[in-house]
Amino acid sequence: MPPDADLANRQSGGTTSRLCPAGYDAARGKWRTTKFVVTFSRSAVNLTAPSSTEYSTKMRGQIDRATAPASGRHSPCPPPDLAPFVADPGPASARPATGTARKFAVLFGGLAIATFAFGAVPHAASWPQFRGALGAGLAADAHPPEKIGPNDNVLWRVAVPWSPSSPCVWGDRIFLTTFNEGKLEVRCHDAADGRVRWSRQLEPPGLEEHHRSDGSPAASTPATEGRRVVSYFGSFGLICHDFDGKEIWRYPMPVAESGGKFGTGTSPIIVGRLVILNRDQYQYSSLLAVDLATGQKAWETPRPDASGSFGTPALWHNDGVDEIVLAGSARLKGYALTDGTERWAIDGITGVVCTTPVTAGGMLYFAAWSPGQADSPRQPWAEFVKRWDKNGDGIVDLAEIDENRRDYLRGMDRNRDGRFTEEDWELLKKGDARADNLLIAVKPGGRGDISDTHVAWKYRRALPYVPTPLYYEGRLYFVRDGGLMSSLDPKTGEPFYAQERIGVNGNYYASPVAADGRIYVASLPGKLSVIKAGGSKPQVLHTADFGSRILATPALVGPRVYLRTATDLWAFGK
Ligand SMILES: [Ca+2]
Ligand SMILES: [Ca+2]
Repeated sequence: MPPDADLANRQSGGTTSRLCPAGYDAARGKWRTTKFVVTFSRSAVNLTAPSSTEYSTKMRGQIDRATAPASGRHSPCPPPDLAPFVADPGPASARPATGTARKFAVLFGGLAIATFAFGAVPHAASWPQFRGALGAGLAADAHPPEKIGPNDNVLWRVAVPWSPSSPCVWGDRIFLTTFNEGKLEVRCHDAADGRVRWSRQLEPPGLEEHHRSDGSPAASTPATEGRRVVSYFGSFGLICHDFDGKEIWRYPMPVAESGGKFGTGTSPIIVGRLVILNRDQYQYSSLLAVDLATGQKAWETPRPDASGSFGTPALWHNDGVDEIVLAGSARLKGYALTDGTERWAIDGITGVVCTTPVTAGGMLYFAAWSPGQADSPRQPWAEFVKRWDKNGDGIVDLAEIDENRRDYLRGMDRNRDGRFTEEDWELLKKGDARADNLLIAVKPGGRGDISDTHVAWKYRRALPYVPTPLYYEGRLYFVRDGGLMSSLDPKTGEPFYAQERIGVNGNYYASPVAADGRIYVASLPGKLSVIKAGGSKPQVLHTADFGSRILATPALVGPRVYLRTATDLWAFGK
């Protein structure tokens, strides 16, 4: 028995160690060398203990090439989990698992811990984009644990460089974007144990301006259709990799100038053969469609009246027509999926949009809040200049604003001349006058300006700023900063309950998601609440404090929850 296998056995409590060909030569379709296999029993390693981190690091090198038998003591080894990029529309990771063989396959190139200690990885399950399939925030067949927290149902935890983008999951792969040591990065983690399967770095010519604590040059969640993963960075453009990290195409773009200089927030989505991207900026805004296979532009529709939005576009099957719906700068618009033609618009919605439209039951729902309306009036220019103009020249330069307020306030420089004058306030006032903070329900079938014809109802209380609302089991849910939750009847807009406290204060960036009768809601300061769906008020089933900020929306996949905090990627399950 090789000494490293022995070590693995002793440390894991595992029982089996055997020789097996390891090191798969993909080019020749053959195995190269002979090595060993380690299996682990359920009593394996406490993955939350510090010692297990040390153990993992050690083992990563030692059983780096470990593979396993298909089944039976002398059967041949399975191919490694290469997930070849093929024309077959069936997702590679979703192909039927061959029992033990499939379980073993995830061992290739790394640790064997989670597979055996905690059961099989949910191969076919996915959470393929921001807020999961169709951006709905739902996983119909998922049964994630009710109690998740630093000490509850932890499968594994790995450190990841800070960025607010959310996990995108397909089978045993978890895709993330991040900003790592000055470089943009796309990475693939293994769902079995969290280890990095591959990472690909990009050095853009320049970085987009971004909020230093709440923004990042890697804020966009990747999207996958099961064979390719598409990532977007405002500083770079779109890039597409196969499941092994091989670049398929790139679509470079000029560095984005985001609204408020907060940094890009939107995520790409994949609809059929198209990658759809909200490219709203301070100027030259557009909605862009790129061919998923080739990376060639399919269409691009200018959005001259949009000056920077953060929401992800949504697909709406509107009265028989596939549309892409996007909100920004006080307008909600529907575009034909086939060629990007604008089909309808609703005027007078929220000014600065961070949320994503939601579709259900043939209807479209949109809710967002931004400052500048009655419930949050802007500070008048006279007060602003009095507060910040330190040298008394009647102008506020960025340097005159306290460092810790600078990133929040610099978006008020509407004409982008690098300083604050009354002209900026006039421009803000104009924008605010067009906008209204609303939740609206949109009826299908409209063309042209449907502001007065196709809005079924409006609602104005306790609207969400960053988190997208959720439609779940015949109800709308949304969460406002301060931990105020509401639930409405989607047919009428009548509340089942309104702005009820869920007991966790602070701002909310992550969008609520739901499965198995429960809603998972994470606060920016790092507390996760699990709420029972339905009822006449939110019933809190569980709350956990991660002690690390949460901006990313959790991914619900099969029996698991994947959660990214400011410091770690966590997997929970039973
Ligand atoms: Ca001044
Ligand atoms: Ca200015």
